[in-house]
Amino acid sequence: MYELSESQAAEVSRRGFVYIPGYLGETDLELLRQGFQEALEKDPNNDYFRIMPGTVLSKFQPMFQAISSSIRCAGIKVDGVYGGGLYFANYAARPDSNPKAKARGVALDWHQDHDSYYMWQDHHNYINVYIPIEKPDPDRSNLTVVPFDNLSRQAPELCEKMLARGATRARKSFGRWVILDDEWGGKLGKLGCDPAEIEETPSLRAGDLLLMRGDILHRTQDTLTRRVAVSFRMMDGHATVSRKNLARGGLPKAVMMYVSRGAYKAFIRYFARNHKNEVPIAELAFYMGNIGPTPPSSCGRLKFVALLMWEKLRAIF
Ligand SMILES: O=C(O)CCC(=O)C(=O)O
Ligand SMILES: [Fe+2]
Repeated sequence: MYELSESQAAEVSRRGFVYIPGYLGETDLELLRQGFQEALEKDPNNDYFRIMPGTVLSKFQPMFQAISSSIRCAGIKVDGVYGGGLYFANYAARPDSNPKAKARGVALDWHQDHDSYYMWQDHHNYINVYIPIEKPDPDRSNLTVVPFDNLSRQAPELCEKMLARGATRARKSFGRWVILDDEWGGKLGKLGCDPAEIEETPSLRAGDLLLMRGDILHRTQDTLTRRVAVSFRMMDGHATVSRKNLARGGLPKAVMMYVSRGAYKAFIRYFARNHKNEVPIAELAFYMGNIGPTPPSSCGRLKFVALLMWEKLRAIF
Protein backbone atom coordinates (compact mmCIF):
# COMPACT_ATOMS: atom_id res chain seq x y z
CA MET A 1 0.00 0.00 0.00
CA TYR A 2 2.81 2.41 0.87
CA GLU A 3 5.33 0.80 -1.50
CA LEU A 4 7.28 2.77 -4.07
CA SER A 5 7.76 1.33 -7.56
CA GLU A 6 11.25 0.54 -8.79
CA SER A 7 11.21 3.53 -11.12
CA GLN A 8 10.17 5.83 -8.25
CA ALA A 9 13.04 4.51 -6.12
CA ALA A 10 15.40 5.01 -9.08
CA GLU A 11 14.34 8.66 -9.26
CA VAL A 12 15.54 9.20 -5.69
CA SER A 13 18.92 7.84 -6.59
CA ARG A 14 19.17 9.74 -9.91
CA ARG A 15 17.60 13.09 -8.96
CA GLY A 16 17.63 13.05 -5.13
CA PHE A 17 13.85 13.12 -4.80
CA VAL A 18 10.57 11.74 -6.06
CA TYR A 19 7.07 13.16 -5.91
CA ILE A 20 4.10 10.79 -5.48
CA PRO A 21 0.61 12.36 -5.63
CA GLY A 22 -2.17 10.97 -3.43
CA TYR A 23 0.17 8.92 -1.25
CA LEU A 24 -1.80 9.20 2.00
CA GLY A 25 -5.56 8.87 2.36
CA GLU A 26 -7.91 10.89 4.56
CA THR A 27 -7.73 8.51 7.55
CA ASP A 28 -3.95 8.87 7.77
CA LEU A 29 -4.15 12.62 7.21
CA GLU A 30 -6.72 13.04 10.00
CA LEU A 31 -4.45 11.16 12.39
CA LEU A 32 -1.52 13.38 11.47
CA ARG A 33 -3.64 16.53 11.86
CA GLN A 34 -4.79 15.47 15.33
CA GLY A 35 -1.16 14.83 16.17
CA PHE A 36 -0.32 18.37 15.06
CA GLN A 37 -2.95 19.84 17.40
CA GLU A 38 -1.52 17.79 20.28
CA ALA A 39 2.01 18.83 19.41
CA LEU A 40 0.93 22.49 19.31
CA GLU A 41 -0.58 22.32 22.80
CA LYS A 42 2.56 20.69 24.10
CA ASP A 43 5.08 23.03 22.51
CA PRO A 44 3.22 26.23 21.53
CA ASN A 45 6.23 28.53 21.27
CA ASN A 46 8.56 26.56 19.03
CA ASP A 47 7.90 28.16 15.67
CA TYR A 48 10.61 26.16 13.95
CA PHE A 49 9.24 22.64 14.34
CA ARG A 50 7.05 20.57 16.62
CA ILE A 51 7.65 16.95 17.53
CA MET A 52 4.95 14.46 16.61
CA PRO A 53 3.46 12.49 19.53
CA GLY A 54 5.00 8.99 19.71
CA THR A 55 1.53 7.40 19.60
CA VAL A 56 0.91 8.95 16.17
CA LEU A 57 4.40 8.14 14.87
CA SER A 58 4.06 4.46 15.80
CA LYS A 59 0.91 4.08 13.68
CA PHE A 60 3.03 4.75 10.58
CA GLN A 61 5.41 1.82 11.06
CA PRO A 62 3.97 -0.04 8.03
CA MET A 63 4.71 3.02 5.89
CA PHE A 64 8.31 3.20 7.10
CA GLN A 65 8.80 -0.50 6.46
CA ALA A 66 7.44 -0.17 2.93
CA ILE A 67 9.68 2.82 2.16
CA SER A 68 12.71 1.11 3.65
CA SER A 69 12.29 -2.03 1.55
CA SER A 70 11.38 -0.23 -1.66
CA ILE A 71 14.26 2.23 -1.55
CA ARG A 72 16.93 -0.40 -0.94
CA CYS A 73 17.11 -1.31 -4.65
CA ALA A 74 18.23 2.28 -5.28
CA GLY A 75 21.24 1.76 -3.00
CA ILE A 76 19.76 3.71 -0.09
CA LYS A 77 19.76 1.97 3.28
CA VAL A 78 17.27 3.24 5.85
CA ASP A 79 15.45 1.08 8.38
CA GLY A 80 13.34 3.42 10.50
CA VAL A 81 12.62 6.89 11.79
CA TYR A 82 15.09 8.23 14.35
CA GLY A 83 14.66 11.47 16.23
CA GLY A 84 10.84 11.49 15.96
CA GLY A 85 8.45 12.88 13.37
CA LEU A 86 8.46 16.65 12.81
CA TYR A 87 5.79 19.16 11.85
CA PHE A 88 6.75 22.25 9.84
CA ALA A 89 4.19 25.08 9.76
CA ASN A 90 5.08 28.04 7.55
CA TYR A 91 2.99 30.37 9.71
CA ALA A 92 2.93 31.20 13.40
CA ALA A 93 0.71 28.32 14.49
CA ARG A 94 -0.33 28.87 18.08
CA PRO A 95 -3.03 26.97 19.99
CA ASP A 96 -4.64 30.20 21.23
CA SER A 97 -4.87 31.64 17.66
CA ASN A 98 -3.31 34.79 19.02
CA PRO A 99 0.28 34.73 17.83
CA LYS A 100 2.73 37.03 19.50
CA ALA A 101 4.23 39.75 17.37
CA LYS A 102 7.56 37.95 17.15
CA ALA A 103 6.07 34.58 16.27
CA ARG A 104 6.69 33.30 12.75
CA GLY A 105 6.63 30.02 10.91
CA VAL A 106 9.26 28.12 8.97
CA ALA A 107 10.65 29.96 5.95
CA LEU A 108 14.06 28.64 5.01
CA ASP A 109 16.34 29.83 2.25
CA TRP A 110 18.49 27.41 0.16
CA HIS A 111 20.18 24.81 2.35
CA GLN A 112 21.13 21.23 3.01
CA ASP A 113 20.04 20.43 6.59
CA HIS A 114 22.59 21.22 9.25
CA ASP A 115 21.95 19.60 12.64
CA SER A 116 20.96 16.23 11.21
CA TYR A 117 24.28 16.14 9.32
CA TYR A 118 26.36 17.24 12.31
CA MET A 119 24.64 14.67 14.50
CA TRP A 120 24.05 11.64 12.27
CA GLN A 121 26.85 12.36 9.76
CA ASP A 122 25.50 10.80 6.54
CA HIS A 123 22.88 12.30 4.27
CA HIS A 124 22.95 9.57 1.61
CA ASN A 125 21.33 6.90 3.75
CA TYR A 126 18.95 9.54 5.05
CA ILE A 127 15.44 10.06 3.71
CA ASN A 128 13.14 12.98 4.43
CA VAL A 129 9.55 11.75 4.06
CA TYR A 130 7.81 15.09 3.54
CA ILE A 131 4.00 15.21 3.32
CA PRO A 132 1.79 18.33 3.57
CA ILE A 133 -1.23 17.83 5.79
CA GLU A 134 -2.70 21.35 5.45
CA LYS A 135 -2.27 22.74 1.94
CA PRO A 136 -4.90 25.09 0.52
CA ASP A 137 -3.13 25.87 -2.80
CA PRO A 138 -1.09 23.17 -4.63
CA ASP A 139 1.00 25.83 -6.38
CA ARG A 140 2.03 27.74 -3.26
CA SER A 141 4.08 27.14 -0.12
CA ASN A 142 5.82 24.00 -1.37
CA LEU A 143 9.41 22.92 -1.06
CA THR A 144 11.63 23.94 -3.96
CA VAL A 145 14.57 21.63 -4.74
CA VAL A 146 17.63 21.55 -6.98
CA PRO A 147 17.53 18.08 -8.57
CA PHE A 148 20.93 16.37 -8.70
CA ASP A 149 20.79 15.72 -12.46
CA ASN A 150 20.29 19.45 -13.09
CA LEU A 151 23.04 20.33 -10.63
CA SER A 152 25.52 17.90 -12.14
CA ARG A 153 24.96 19.34 -15.64
CA GLN A 154 25.49 22.84 -14.29
CA ALA A 155 28.36 22.28 -11.85
CA PRO A 156 29.61 18.66 -11.93
CA GLU A 157 32.47 19.08 -9.45
CA LEU A 158 30.36 20.94 -6.94
CA CYS A 159 27.65 18.32 -7.33
CA GLU A 160 30.13 15.55 -6.41
CA LYS A 161 31.10 17.46 -3.28
CA MET A 162 27.49 17.86 -2.20
CA LEU A 163 26.62 14.18 -2.44
CA ALA A 164 25.97 12.46 0.91
CA ARG A 165 26.56 15.61 2.89
CA GLY A 166 24.64 18.44 4.55
CA ALA A 167 25.30 21.74 6.31
CA THR A 168 25.61 23.97 3.25
CA ARG A 169 23.74 27.05 2.06
CA ALA A 170 23.43 28.68 -1.37
CA ARG A 171 23.92 32.45 -1.23
CA LYS A 172 24.54 35.28 -3.66
CA SER A 173 27.90 36.81 -2.95
CA PHE A 174 29.16 39.82 -4.96
CA GLY A 175 26.66 39.00 -7.71
CA ARG A 176 27.56 35.29 -7.93
CA TRP A 177 25.83 32.27 -6.48
CA VAL A 178 28.04 30.15 -4.25
CA ILE A 179 27.58 27.20 -1.92
CA LEU A 180 28.81 27.94 1.59
CA ASP A 181 30.28 25.11 3.63
CA ASP A 182 28.93 25.26 7.17
CA GLU A 183 30.92 22.24 8.26
CA TRP A 184 34.41 23.65 7.77
CA GLY A 185 33.61 27.25 6.87
CA GLY A 186 34.30 29.07 3.59
CA LYS A 187 32.99 28.15 0.15
CA LEU A 188 32.30 24.65 -1.10
CA GLY A 189 32.10 25.89 -4.70
CA LYS A 190 30.54 28.14 -7.28
CA LEU A 191 27.12 27.36 -8.68
CA GLY A 192 27.68 29.42 -11.84
CA CYS A 193 24.00 30.29 -12.26
CA ASP A 194 20.97 31.41 -10.29
CA PRO A 195 19.44 28.32 -8.59
CA ALA A 196 16.13 29.51 -10.08
CA GLU A 197 17.44 28.29 -13.46
CA ILE A 198 17.82 24.68 -12.30
CA GLU A 199 15.26 24.41 -9.48
CA GLU A 200 11.99 22.46 -9.48
CA THR A 201 8.90 22.86 -7.32
CA PRO A 202 6.51 19.90 -7.28
CA SER A 203 2.94 21.13 -6.68
CA LEU A 204 1.80 19.33 -3.58
CA ARG A 205 -1.68 18.75 -2.19
CA ALA A 206 -2.35 17.43 1.31
CA GLY A 207 -1.39 13.74 1.32
CA ASP A 208 1.10 13.97 -1.59
CA LEU A 209 4.55 12.60 -0.82
CA LEU A 210 7.83 14.35 -1.50
CA LEU A 211 10.55 11.84 -0.72
CA MET A 212 13.99 13.44 -0.60
CA ARG A 213 17.50 12.26 0.12
CA GLY A 214 19.11 14.27 2.91
CA ASP A 215 21.75 15.73 0.58
CA ILE A 216 19.36 17.58 -1.76
CA LEU A 217 19.50 21.39 -1.78
CA HIS A 218 16.07 22.81 -0.89
CA ARG A 219 14.17 25.83 0.39
CA THR A 220 10.69 26.96 1.43
CA GLN A 221 8.90 28.12 -1.74
CA ASP A 222 6.90 30.89 0.00
CA THR A 223 4.74 31.69 2.99
CA LEU A 224 1.82 33.12 0.99
CA THR A 225 -0.57 30.38 2.11
CA ARG A 226 -0.79 28.54 5.43
CA ARG A 227 0.84 25.16 5.10
CA VAL A 228 1.68 22.42 7.58
CA ALA A 229 3.81 19.45 6.54
CA VAL A 230 5.06 16.39 8.36
CA SER A 231 8.67 15.38 7.93
CA PHE A 232 9.81 11.92 8.99
CA ARG A 233 13.56 11.41 9.02
CA MET A 234 14.54 7.84 8.11
CA MET A 235 18.08 6.55 8.68
CA ASP A 236 20.06 3.34 8.98
CA GLY A 237 20.01 2.51 12.69
CA HIS A 238 23.09 0.29 12.36
CA ALA A 239 25.27 3.00 10.83
CA THR A 240 27.55 4.57 13.41
CA VAL A 241 28.10 8.12 14.59
CA SER A 242 31.72 9.06 15.21
CA ARG A 243 32.70 11.05 18.28
CA LYS A 244 35.65 12.57 16.42
CA ASN A 245 33.54 13.66 13.45
CA LEU A 246 31.07 15.25 15.82
CA ALA A 247 33.85 17.37 17.32
CA ARG A 248 35.60 18.25 14.05
CA GLY A 249 34.73 21.25 11.90
CA GLY A 250 35.04 24.99 11.65
CA LEU A 251 33.46 28.04 13.20
CA PRO A 252 29.96 27.84 11.62
CA LYS A 253 29.53 24.30 12.93
CA ALA A 254 30.79 25.23 16.41
CA VAL A 255 28.38 28.18 16.51
CA MET A 256 25.42 26.02 15.53
CA MET A 257 26.40 23.39 18.07
CA TYR A 258 26.58 26.14 20.69
CA VAL A 259 23.08 27.35 19.75
CA SER A 260 21.69 23.84 20.36
CA ARG A 261 24.18 23.02 23.09
CA GLY A 262 21.74 21.04 25.25
CA ALA A 263 21.41 18.35 22.60
CA TYR A 264 25.11 18.32 21.62
CA LYS A 265 26.19 18.11 25.25
CA ALA A 266 23.97 15.04 25.65
CA PHE A 267 25.58 13.46 22.56
CA ILE A 268 29.10 14.11 23.82
CA ARG A 269 28.25 12.87 27.30
CA TYR A 270 26.90 9.62 25.90
CA PHE A 271 30.18 8.91 24.14
CA ALA A 272 32.23 9.93 27.17
CA ARG A 273 30.27 7.98 29.78
CA ASN A 274 30.26 4.82 27.70
CA HIS A 275 33.92 5.21 26.67
CA LYS A 276 33.00 4.77 23.02
CA ASN A 277 34.25 6.43 19.86
CA GLU A 278 31.54 5.03 17.58
CA VAL A 279 27.89 4.50 18.51
CA PRO A 280 25.09 3.13 16.29
CA ILE A 281 22.44 5.69 15.31
CA ALA A 282 19.66 3.54 16.83
CA GLU A 283 21.41 3.42 20.22
CA LEU A 284 22.11 7.15 20.35
CA ALA A 285 18.61 8.08 19.15
CA PHE A 286 17.09 5.79 21.79
CA TYR A 287 19.12 7.52 24.49
CA MET A 288 18.17 11.00 23.22
CA GLY A 289 14.49 9.99 23.09
CA ASN A 290 14.61 8.82 26.69
CA ILE A 291 16.29 11.80 28.32
CA GLY A 292 13.52 14.18 27.20
CA PRO A 293 13.90 17.78 26.04
CA THR A 294 17.44 19.18 25.80
CA PRO A 295 16.97 22.97 25.63
CA PRO A 296 20.11 25.13 25.40
CA SER A 297 19.44 26.23 28.98
CA SER A 298 20.27 22.69 30.12
CA CYS A 299 23.96 23.45 29.50
CA GLY A 300 25.95 26.46 30.73
CA ARG A 301 27.53 28.56 27.98
CA LEU A 302 31.13 28.43 29.17
CA LYS A 303 30.79 24.82 30.15
CA PHE A 304 29.79 23.92 26.60
CA VAL A 305 32.61 25.93 25.04
CA ALA A 306 35.09 24.12 27.30
CA LEU A 307 33.53 20.74 26.54
CA LEU A 308 33.66 21.32 22.78
CA MET A 309 37.25 22.58 22.92
CA TRP A 310 38.26 19.47 24.82
CA GLU A 311 36.47 17.26 22.28
CA LYS A 312 38.21 19.08 19.43
CA LEU A 313 41.59 18.53 21.07
CA ARG A 314 41.05 14.83 21.61
CA ALA A 315 39.81 14.49 18.00
CA ILE A 316 43.30 15.50 16.80
CA PHE A 317 44.94 12.44 18.37
O1 LIG B 1 8.84 23.05 5.40
C1 LIG B 1 9.67 23.86 4.99
O2 LIG B 1 9.38 24.88 4.38
C2 LIG B 1 11.14 23.58 5.23
C3 LIG B 1 11.38 22.13 5.48
C4 LIG B 1 12.79 21.72 5.42
O3 LIG B 1 13.70 22.49 5.22
C5 LIG B 1 13.09 20.30 5.66
O4 LIG B 1 12.19 19.45 5.73
O5 LIG B 1 14.29 19.98 5.78
FE1 LIG C 1 15.62 21.49 5.40
